Amino acid sequence: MKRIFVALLCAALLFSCSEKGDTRLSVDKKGRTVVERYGRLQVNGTALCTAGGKPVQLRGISSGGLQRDGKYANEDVLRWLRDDWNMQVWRAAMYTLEGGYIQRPAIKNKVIDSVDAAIKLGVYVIIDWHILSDGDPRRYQSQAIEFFTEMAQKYGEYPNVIYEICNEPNGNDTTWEEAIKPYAEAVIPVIRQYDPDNIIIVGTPQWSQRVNEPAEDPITGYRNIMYTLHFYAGTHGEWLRDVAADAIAAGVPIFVTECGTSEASGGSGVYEQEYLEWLSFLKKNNISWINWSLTNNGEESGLLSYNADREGKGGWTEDTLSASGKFIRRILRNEIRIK
Ligand code: IDC
Repeated sequence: MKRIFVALLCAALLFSCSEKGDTRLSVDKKGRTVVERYGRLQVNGTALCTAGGKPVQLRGISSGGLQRDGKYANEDVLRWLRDDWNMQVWRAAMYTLEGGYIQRPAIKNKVIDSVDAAIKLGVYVIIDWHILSDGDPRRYQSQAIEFFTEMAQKYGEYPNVIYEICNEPNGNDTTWEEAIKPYAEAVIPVIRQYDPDNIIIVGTPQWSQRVNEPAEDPITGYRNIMYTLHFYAGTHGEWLRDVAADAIAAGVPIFVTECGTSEASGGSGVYEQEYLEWLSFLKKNNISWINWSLTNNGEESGLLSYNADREGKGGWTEDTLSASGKFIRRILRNEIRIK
């Protein structure tokens, strides 16, 4: 009798633990997607929260540059990532230069494909205006305004959508006060005209590392604004976590929209131990993160083996995944425990 009671108690405990684990699932046991469960996200203090006000951590995958890796921005691949990789959020990285939108505006269609698929699949999706070599976001501000107007008009009503308005501002003159904040203050109201509440993420100085700078001079007057921090495990360590910790303490809501297992070049990796240290920090602080990137270009940060899945079909086997791909998949599937 006593034994049966103990067994029942253990089963009940196990059950309640696994129920808790459901918050980390792209689709739960009842078949509800993450967007169905969390709804329209909001920011409370420094925390990203569900529509009901519960703090959450989203984890997901970034496309590589859509000008090269746009073949993966489709429903089959996103469904595979959702169901096999347990991905909750997809980032559509639309470069401005490097063969991106400014040079080939049709790349926008890959963002549209991404968002349409994400809505269908019930995952969150980040629309990333991926500035990089153009350094100062004001350089293509009018194009950004035009682009985000269209996106907010088209998708503002869907809770799936998150806007990232400038990937990585960089350059000595691209300061928070003079360049990034004024840019954000020009783009945010345009989005807000059509989309009153979905999350808007703002880049920070020096390739989105100086996340502490908005602390002294935050963007005010709008709800649901977050700031991005990017790291590469082979390049950025404790010192950048300290910057992030200071920023959090000062009230800055952070979303890590890009982080790689390699060095900042995208190559030389995989720094598993260093990446896991970062993930512990992010878990403790309930900060969402997205891995860079879904590419088969042969870089160590890329998730696929060199030249694998050239058509963009998904359904990958172990040998079509790179070392980083295998590692990130296990993390997202909760097969590697983050301390
Ligand atoms: C890199 C890609 C690489 C490409 C390069 C320039 O991995 O294939 O040639 O961009 O287009 C970032 C950027 C991200 C970089 C990545 C790795 O946001 O665009 O991608 N990185 O270098 N910041 C830090 C690292």
